[in-house]
Amino acid sequence: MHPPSSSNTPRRSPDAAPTGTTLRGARRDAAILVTGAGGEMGHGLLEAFADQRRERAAAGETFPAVIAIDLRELPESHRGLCDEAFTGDVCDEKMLERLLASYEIGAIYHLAALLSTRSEFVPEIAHGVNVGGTLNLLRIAAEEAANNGRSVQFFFPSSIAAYGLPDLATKHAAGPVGEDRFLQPHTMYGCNKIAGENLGNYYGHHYRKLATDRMEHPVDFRSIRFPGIISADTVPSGGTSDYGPEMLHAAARGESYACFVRPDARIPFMTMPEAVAAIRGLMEAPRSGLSRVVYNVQSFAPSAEEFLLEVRRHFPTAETGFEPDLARQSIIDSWPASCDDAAARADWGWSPTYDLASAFDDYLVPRIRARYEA
Ligand code: AKB
Repeated sequence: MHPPSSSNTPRRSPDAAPTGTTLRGARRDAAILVTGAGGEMGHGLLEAFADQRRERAAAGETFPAVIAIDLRELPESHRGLCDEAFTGDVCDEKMLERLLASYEIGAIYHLAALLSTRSEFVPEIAHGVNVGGTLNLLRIAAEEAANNGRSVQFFFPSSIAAYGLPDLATKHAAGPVGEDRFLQPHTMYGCNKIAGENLGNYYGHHYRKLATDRMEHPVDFRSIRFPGIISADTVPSGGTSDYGPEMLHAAARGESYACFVRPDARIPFMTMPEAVAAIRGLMEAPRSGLSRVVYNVQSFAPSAEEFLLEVRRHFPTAETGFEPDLARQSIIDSWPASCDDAAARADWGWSPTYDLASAFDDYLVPRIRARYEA
């Protein structure tokens, strides 16, 4: 793990207009905190907040400051989208305390995590980051709620890794898996996601149960179990669902690619814009309409072979083969072939933008060609 450096790189975005006037030391800027902001999802979220800020400004309304934290210095493309960027570790309590001296946190989007494949090489470190970091931020959310007398929203990206189908026969027979089945993950990352979900539920509904001065519902915790996510702009690393984006980006670059899963491997996917839209959809939904803390979403669930056929429809000369890594394949075999997202559709209006073909036609291939052919 990188030594935590708490140097922050103040960057006020050009149209930054945090709510209210701020007398440093007297009051704190109202703020949204985004951890793991430098990743693919973080970039999409920062762009969404910048859009919301412009919409609010046009209506003469203010928007909270957006504060980003990442282990690495945020790319300039990201820094221009936030009010302040901290380079540090979500396990660094001193850095978080310093951040709280300046900002009143009204919402936390906690994206920082070690993904499934990487976590299997350092499981105890992964637990420290994925659960310890989440606990740190939940504690801060609860303390901010008590300080300000109102609950703090908390978005937690869970994953299909939270599921653990015991064997392929069960996976094939299970059909679309609902949120309450097969919750015995086979990876440390999956265990960490289940722990994060349960901690969030505790901070949302049971925190300090025996305290005489307890606050009801200090944290408005909401979570989505994301499938594999495919971005035209970034290639993820450290994940087990990476074979999809890796295959596509390699074909677009004219490079050969050895897919590490079998042709018949099947899990749900969605595009990055749909993942960011799902986060906004859930976080902007009235709390009263939510029947659950954790929701499934998905857009399409192709086999790796069906995914390759789609890649070759656009890149017919793609040199893609299959060289299954049995260990990583065993992780994919424990994840659902498809997830039941009926609750998200009913409670907060989730619906996919794309199916497999239109994701390629309308988003992935046009953006990816522009990226690699520029
Ligand atoms: C991973 O592969 O670890 C992630 C995920 C499915 O949560 N992309």
